Amino acid sequence: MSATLFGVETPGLCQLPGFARAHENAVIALIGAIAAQAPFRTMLTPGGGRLSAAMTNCGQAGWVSDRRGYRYERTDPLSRQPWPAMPGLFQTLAQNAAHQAGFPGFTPDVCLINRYEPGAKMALHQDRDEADFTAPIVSVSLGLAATFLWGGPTRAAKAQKLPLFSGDVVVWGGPARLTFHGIAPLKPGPHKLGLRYNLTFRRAL
Ligand code: MD6
Ligand code: FE
Repeated sequence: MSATLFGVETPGLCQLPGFARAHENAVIALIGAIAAQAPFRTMLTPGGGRLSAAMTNCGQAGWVSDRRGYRYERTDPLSRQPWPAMPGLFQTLAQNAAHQAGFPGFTPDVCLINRYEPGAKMALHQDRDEADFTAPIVSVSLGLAATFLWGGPTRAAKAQKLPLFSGDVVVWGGPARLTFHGIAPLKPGPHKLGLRYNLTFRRAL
């Protein structure tokens, strides 16, 4: 299955609008429990800047960034404890979304959780710190609407804008796995959360 963006077939990209809608409140509550153990923090970049989205993780490892680079770590650098376990609902949601998108057998081992306050953004990047690029990435959006930027195989490619609403799921993999992508500065909006969460499930180890 593939999405059509502005009339162009995009192999490997699949949008599942509202796929997580029924679980919105349960997922938000679980994020709160994870953050009680592994708090959201804004990470340093190798260049010395700071990411504007705050992050935490659950699962067998977590994505971290600091002056030494980007990587997955099995423990939270703040607590030196393992990251919180991935809740069963997260695992099921990600597996079902991947299956529906044409990637059966996806079993994520990590979940990166991003929290955007209004004004926060994510510059165009590739997700390339995972060991297994044959596995897709499943992305779940909650809270305020965002504009997803879908670029191309190089940073120079002009990005298309894709609106994402609370409960939307996007899956990509295969030929799209290393596509440049990002999030435009988040705008305030009517959603009760007042911010946006994004969960990305990956096969990282
Ligand atoms: C976000 N997402 O939606 C940022 N990466 O807040 C990502 O960077 C991302 O959504 C890989 C796959 C799916 C994603
Ligand atoms: Fe990404």
